[in-house]
Amino acid sequence: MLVLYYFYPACSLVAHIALEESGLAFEARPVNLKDPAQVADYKKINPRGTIPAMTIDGQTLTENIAILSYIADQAPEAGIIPTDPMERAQCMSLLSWSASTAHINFRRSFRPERFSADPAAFDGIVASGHALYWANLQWLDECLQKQDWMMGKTYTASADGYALRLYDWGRIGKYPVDELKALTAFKDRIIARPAVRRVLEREGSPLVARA
Ligand SMILES: N[C@@H](CCC(=O)N[C@@H](CS)C(=O)NCC(=O)O)C(=O)O
Repeated sequence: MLVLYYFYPACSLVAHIALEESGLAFEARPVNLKDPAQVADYKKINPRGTIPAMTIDGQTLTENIAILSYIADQAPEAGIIPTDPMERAQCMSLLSWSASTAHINFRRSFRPERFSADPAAFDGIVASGHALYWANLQWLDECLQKQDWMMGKTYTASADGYALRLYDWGRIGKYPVDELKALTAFKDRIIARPAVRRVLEREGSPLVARA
């Protein structure tokens, strides 16, 4: 039994998309990270309190990339992560960049207190995080000017799901994402996928119109 713990608009979207695309049976359980009581309860599952976590027959797995790797191995035909060694490594490179560079730049732009105990440093952390995250979004756009999907010609739920998460953080953070034509066209392409749409609807994402 697979249970995914998610929160909108967290990076759990990526694992959620991968699970939905995999065809594996799973339960998606929302955790409101803004509700201290829910977080306290969730820490019994993941003591770090971070989202996503997935339980596999009661055993907890944390960290998006590890969760994606597990899902990909359980459904190798679903193309969550490529199986060719070089393509697989390139995909892991993209996922690592997304999780450790782009994600952290975005965090700097709105959680400066996580990076310094000195409030006088906050403005500088926010400004540089904002500039770096915008450069990261521009880099995604440059990639997508040359190809439809992050890995090239083929949709890859892990890498493309993460690019959607990064795009949407840009939208939420009021970056001028509409200027990034290739990234915006990519967003339209990926949210047209039935599995992605189901996840966005389940999460209550404004990227899809509510019924
Ligand atoms: N390195 C972790 C990061 C997970 C993470 O920090 N998730 C955020 C939401 S996007 C979170 O849980 N934030 C709450 C917190 O840090 O307390 C991963 O890739 O899964």
